[in-house]
Amino acid sequence: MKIIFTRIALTFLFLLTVVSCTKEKKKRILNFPPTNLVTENLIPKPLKIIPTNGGFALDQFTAIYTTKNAAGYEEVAEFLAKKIKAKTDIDIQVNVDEIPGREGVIYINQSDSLELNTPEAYQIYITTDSVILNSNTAEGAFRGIQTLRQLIPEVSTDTLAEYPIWTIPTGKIIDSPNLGYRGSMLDVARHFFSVEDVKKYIDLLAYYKYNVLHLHLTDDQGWRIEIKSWPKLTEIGGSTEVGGESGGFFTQEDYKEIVAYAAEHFITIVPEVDMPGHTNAASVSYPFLNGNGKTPKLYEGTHVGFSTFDTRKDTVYSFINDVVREITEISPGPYFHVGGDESHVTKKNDYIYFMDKVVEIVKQHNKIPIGWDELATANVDSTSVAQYWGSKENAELAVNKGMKIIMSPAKKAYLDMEYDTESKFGLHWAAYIPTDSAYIWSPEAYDGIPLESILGVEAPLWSETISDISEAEYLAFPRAIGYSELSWSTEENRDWENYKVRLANQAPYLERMNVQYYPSPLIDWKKSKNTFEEIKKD
Ligand code: TNX
Repeated sequence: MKIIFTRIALTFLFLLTVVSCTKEKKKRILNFPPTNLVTENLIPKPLKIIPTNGGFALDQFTAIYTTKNAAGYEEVAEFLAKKIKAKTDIDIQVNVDEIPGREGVIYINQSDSLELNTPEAYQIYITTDSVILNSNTAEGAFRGIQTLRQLIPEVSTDTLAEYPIWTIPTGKIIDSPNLGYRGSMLDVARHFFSVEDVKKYIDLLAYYKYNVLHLHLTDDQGWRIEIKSWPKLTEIGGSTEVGGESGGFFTQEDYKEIVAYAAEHFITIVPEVDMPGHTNAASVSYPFLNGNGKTPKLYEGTHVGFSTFDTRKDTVYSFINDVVREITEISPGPYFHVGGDESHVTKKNDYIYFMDKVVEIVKQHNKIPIGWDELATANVDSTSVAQYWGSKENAELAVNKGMKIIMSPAKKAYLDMEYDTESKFGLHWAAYIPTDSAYIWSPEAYDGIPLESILGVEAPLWSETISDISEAEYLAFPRAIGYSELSWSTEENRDWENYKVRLANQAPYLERMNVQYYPSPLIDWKKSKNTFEEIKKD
């Protein structure tokens, strides 16, 4: 109680100081028409919004201050300043000494309020004079500044001021995520994507409050991560990709760069080495691994289910131990994904024997094993996680074993499914997934999986049909924006008719980021340029 009073008193004092030095400014901002924080185009929709209908003027005099000595807060403030610069071209200073004439302050505050009950929770109080963002952790502050970024108009507000201002509607936002795991997966194995491509994908995911990027690093068509103790994996196994193009791989330095970039965006990288199936590229590199009785050859097609490791050789497990060790050494996140899907040529007993051993290896390296839903058929327990993609039966097995489940049902959450019969890229073995269908379902109540078992949602982007980042963007956007809301926002706050208007207003951001999104005809896109095709021609 005492702490709360001290906090209120401090905030009041702080506001008084700001108000007293912004008298001039208050006169100036009377030109704003009334605002409404509730109708802003925020995605994902925050838990609670209380509008007060005024405006905070962001301008060249705005500065950002953070709690001193709060770990990571200054970096979050610098990140916000960089993004404001990119959007408005104004230079906002962070934690500078008081400058005479300084107007309007954004304060990013570490708070011990019990209301902020999860690390990602945050609250924002916007008045005409200041913006105060409270969170317990830098992670919460980072999620909160995404909301702020979305509240800054794309173009400056038309007022009588001599210099441009961007009006942020006043009011209060109370927010925290509904589900803790909010991910997307990028398949860099079927087609390779560069470090720069992955970084751009991270930029976009972070804007919509994702916190996980799963990298599908190995498959039949390519091995994409350098393993120093087994160099042929990338020399040979990394040389191909679907369609006979050039392949490629991440050196460990590249991978570390991705991990560090993701960490700056409070995104965890989940590395996946898919096994015992989907292992042709590994077996071509080191044929002793192969268990399908055939001589492995480099593969550039798209069939699945023909490859398997030899599950009864000790040398296979020491190989896997090296791979898991080298990858976990450079993966600070808590998870390691062991794949385990579509092992159609691995005998059932061998599959169970293999997955049991691999799960143990991962645990010995202090990571939580994740596997596709088939993993639940092995002798695993509640310490492993199942990623539900297709089999309801496997999902039930996982629930009965007390495993947590990541929801990626192919019929709803697969980003590589075609939108409709006219789609330029994608497959449709599970479904056509138009933009509305991708949004209209409840991950918390799907196929009878109980809410207590659900860790979160992940939208996988398989890359058989896409070979560069703009093709990836066509499949991922706009649907990935909807999955952010399905995992962050509560079911009461989700509504297609309301969402589709907010989605339409993402067009200027997507254009500014040069995202080649699919201009779904279901959405009345509020483009800032004339047409999508014209942007492509630019
Ligand atoms: C199934 S889903 C796969 C992938 C394919 C994908 C294409 C899963 C665990 N396996 O190997 O790329 O379908 O949609």
